[in-house]
Amino acid sequence: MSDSRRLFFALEIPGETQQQIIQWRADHFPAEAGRPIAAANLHLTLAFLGEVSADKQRALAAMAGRIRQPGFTLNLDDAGQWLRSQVVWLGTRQPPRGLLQLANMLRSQAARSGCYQSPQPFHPHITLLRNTAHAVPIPPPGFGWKVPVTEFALYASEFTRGRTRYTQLERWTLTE
Ligand code: 3AM
Repeated sequence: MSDSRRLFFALEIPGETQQQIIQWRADHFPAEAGRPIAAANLHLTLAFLGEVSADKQRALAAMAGRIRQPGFTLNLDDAGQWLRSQVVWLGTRQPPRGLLQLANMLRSQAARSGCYQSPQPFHPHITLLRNTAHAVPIPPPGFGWKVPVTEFALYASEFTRGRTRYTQLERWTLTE
C-alpha cells in the first residue's frame, strides 16, 4: 500500500467566521451558481504539496516548524470568480506582508523538496464555490471579515465516498 498522501499547508478559518461566510454566501449567490464548499472545509491554501511520502512529510514538517515570523491580520474584503478554474473565491485587497512571506517560504521549501510548484504567483483566496460554469454576479463591496492569524497548519486531502475531506495533521504557531 502506498504511504503517500495528498497534502497542503493552509490557514484555518475560525469556526465563527466560517459560519458568517456561508450565511453571506447563501444570501448572495443563487443555489445554481455552483457547488458550495462546506463550512468546515473553508481554508486559505498557502502551498499545495501534491502526493507526498511519509518521509517527505516529516522533512517538510520539520522545515515548517523552523519558520519564525509574527502573526498578522487578514482582512477578507474581496471576492471574485475565476472562469477557467470555475471557482468563486473570497480574498483580500491588500494581502498582509506576513501572509505573502509565509506562503513564499512554504512554497520554496516545498519546491526545494521536489514538490512541483505552479509558476503562477500566489493568489491568496478561500474557495467558496466550485463548478461555477457561468459568470455569477459578485456581491458589492462592503462585506469583510478580519481574521487574526496566529498559526498555520498541514492538511491531508482525502476523497472518499464522493466527498473531499480535509484533515488537519499538524499546526504551528506564528512567533518570532
Ligand atoms: O484552496 P483551493 O481550494 O484553491 O484546488 C486545491 C485546493 O485549493 C488545490 O489545493 C487545495 C487543497 O486541495 N490544488 C489541488 N490540486 C492542485 C495542483 N495540482 C492544487 N493547487 C495547485 N496545483
